[in-house]
Amino acid sequence: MRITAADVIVSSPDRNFVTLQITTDEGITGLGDGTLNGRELAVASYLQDHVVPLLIGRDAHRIEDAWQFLYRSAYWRRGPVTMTAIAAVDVALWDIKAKAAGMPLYQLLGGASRDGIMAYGHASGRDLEELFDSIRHHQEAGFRSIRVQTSVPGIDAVYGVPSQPGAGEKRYDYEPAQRTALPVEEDWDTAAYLRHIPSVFEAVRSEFGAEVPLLHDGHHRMTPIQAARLGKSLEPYDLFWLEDCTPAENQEALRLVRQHTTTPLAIGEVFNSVWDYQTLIREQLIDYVRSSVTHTGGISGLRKILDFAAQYQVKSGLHGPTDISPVGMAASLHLDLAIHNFGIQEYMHHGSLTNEVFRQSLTFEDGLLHPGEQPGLGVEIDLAAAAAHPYQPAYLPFNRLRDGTVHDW
Ligand code: GCO
Ligand code: MG
Repeated sequence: MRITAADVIVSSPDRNFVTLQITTDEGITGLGDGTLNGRELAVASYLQDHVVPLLIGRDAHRIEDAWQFLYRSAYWRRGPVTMTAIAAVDVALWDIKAKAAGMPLYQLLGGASRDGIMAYGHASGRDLEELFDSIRHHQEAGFRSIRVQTSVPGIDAVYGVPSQPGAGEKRYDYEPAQRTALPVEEDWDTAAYLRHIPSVFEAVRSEFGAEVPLLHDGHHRMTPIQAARLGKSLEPYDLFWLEDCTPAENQEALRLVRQHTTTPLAIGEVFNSVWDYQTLIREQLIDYVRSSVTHTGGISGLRKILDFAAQYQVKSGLHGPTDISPVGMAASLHLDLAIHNFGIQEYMHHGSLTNEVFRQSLTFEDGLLHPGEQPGLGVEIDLAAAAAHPYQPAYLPFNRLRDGTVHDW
């Protein structure tokens, strides 16, 4: 089966998405997600200018060969743009192979290891009343596991908390990327954050009880010793995980955190290859891998990381905010269902315009996701609907401290 066309589709229904559609001479098409939040056009160009010309005429069944060819022949290895572009090709080829086999993709990955995929939702609030309402709202929507993000006195805009709750179903959804010409500036104060967070978890535990799995995202802002202190002070509240407690380019930082706390640690949404995890997994400095299929070279890339992690009892906790497109989310769900070392899956509902562009077969029932039983990924794109929503410039925010110093966001 030969590849006859590869089309890069950039659309912006509720937010920007880059999608690769590969077509074969047997008339089978496959979709891959190439969305890199705030840097979408770099991946679109990488694909359009440097990858699409190499795909035409290739055997669509040779997925691992295509992966190794794109990774090694570029000479310049790794990096988010390269690995996201490779992911788009890899996932589109898996979609094609599974459609050709007439099976949902998870069957080709070894079949289901579980009945459904435990998902966590994002609760947030500017104060405890709003936070409790948001947690109840997520529980009513079916989520059994809840991420808790909260405003902090003394900080104007905090990651994970909408400045103004919206209306209806999505009233507590937080979308960090803004459709603005320049990145929005936010403020940060680690001391204020460290003082406030434990009291919020204490209040949540006494309101909602000991059993609900609670998660928290530190979003890369602490030094190792600050992260160690937070992990320790949260121990009484039994978190499922503390995510991205330090900027983990420095893998050694997690050793210090680990020496001081038994709060489970999750990291890796900005990583893009197994090499970013080498020390973290081998030395068992983390408990959960936070990567997505989309940013780590696709199913083939992420599976290599997760199989390595499995040898050390490190589990999956795949990245699933709305900047992972429905195509990327479907790919993650097929992998979640098949692997043995599954932990949990992040899940935010996509907006209604996004659901018009991408028709999805996933289900979410009783707190469990399932990718569905359609052959392939189970996602189809409506090209006319995609074309009706052209790209719009959008950026993630950035942080400055009170004295004007740029800080990690
Ligand atoms: C998460 C993430 C996201 C990121 C976003 C950046 O845990 O879901 O931290 O909210 O900020 O994906 O593109
Ligand atoms: Mg995160």
